[in-house]
Amino acid sequence: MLCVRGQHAKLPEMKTFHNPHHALHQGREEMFRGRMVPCHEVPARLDFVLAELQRRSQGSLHTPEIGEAELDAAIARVHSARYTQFLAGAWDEWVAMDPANALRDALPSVWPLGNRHAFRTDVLPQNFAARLGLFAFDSGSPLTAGTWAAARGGAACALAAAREVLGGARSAFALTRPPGHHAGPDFFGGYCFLNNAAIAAQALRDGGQQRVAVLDVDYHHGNGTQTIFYESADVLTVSIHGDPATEYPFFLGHADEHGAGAGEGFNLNLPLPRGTDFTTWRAALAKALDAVSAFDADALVVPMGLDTFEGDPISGFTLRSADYFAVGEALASAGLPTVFTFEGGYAVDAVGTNAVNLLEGFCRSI
Ligand code: OKP
Ligand code: ZN
Repeated sequence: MLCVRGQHAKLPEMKTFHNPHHALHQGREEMFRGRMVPCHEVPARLDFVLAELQRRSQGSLHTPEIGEAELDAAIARVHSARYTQFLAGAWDEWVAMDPANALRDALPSVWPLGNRHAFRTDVLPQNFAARLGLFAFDSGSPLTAGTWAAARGGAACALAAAREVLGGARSAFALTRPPGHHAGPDFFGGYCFLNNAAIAAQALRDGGQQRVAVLDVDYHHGNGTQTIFYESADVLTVSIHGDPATEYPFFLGHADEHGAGAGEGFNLNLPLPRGTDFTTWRAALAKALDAVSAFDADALVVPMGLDTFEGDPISGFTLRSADYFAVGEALASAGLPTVFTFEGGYAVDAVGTNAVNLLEGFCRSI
């Protein structure tokens, strides 16, 4: 299967790596405005993208072939050991506390506010609820029986996509679920557990690319990715998102966050007000691309959220389905080997169309 322009010109194919284990992560309910509501981040999201890729013969589908040990090593490049050890055993611990827990997902309800020095985060509590709160930053991201397996499967897609690009492909798509860009070195939240985009970016670095840019186009600020690379000069992080003054994740993503230490100057946030339309959004994208070009990146990672769509139930921009072709074209204009990871997009019946429009726009113009 090939990327097609019109009916004739055949373009280099973009491989999609999809996660056969993604549906093992299926949260029941999330805390939302004071009550429990059905999760927005549902397995059907990925199924709609897969179906649309197949319907339009966009690229070719692959499952990642990554060994457990090499996957562990790639994850360990961006996440702490105490965090991944917790995630790996969390479900069994949860059920061991009370067999009835098997019918409920684990959600945190107590947090250490470590950055205010109000509580200690260096001592690992024995209490499970305390550790859940230590490693999570919200109560909207249920940890379920299959969360760890699903998140690992997604990370394997990200690693496989990075390898594809290191092997000379112009682009690859990691169809990851759960999403990743909110997950930090030692925390989960925003439906994210392992930071797939960061794993891909670090794998590109480790595979010999000197400078890697991450351009996050999800509606929500990619706080996890920013934090992971905040002191790094070799990975530029750029994010276009709803202004955290009013939008999730609220506590990071402001325009004055430029990076720190060696990474000073290597983070760029482009917050936009709720209600922003495509004309204004694409001007921000042009700025973001200017920064990528000034950085002289060797490779690009695009955490691809489709929750900038006008119909998104939890977001506030007004992009239309046809706009995503232009987004893909603009991203292709960077002229870089590119890994896409799948992030948000909660208008479930439109997420496939919007994702494939973006990828097709990219393929059309390379
Ligand atoms: C994940 B990703 C809205 C509540 C939102 C978390 C949103 C996570 C988005 N009021 N809860 O960036 O698409
Ligand atoms: Zn989002």
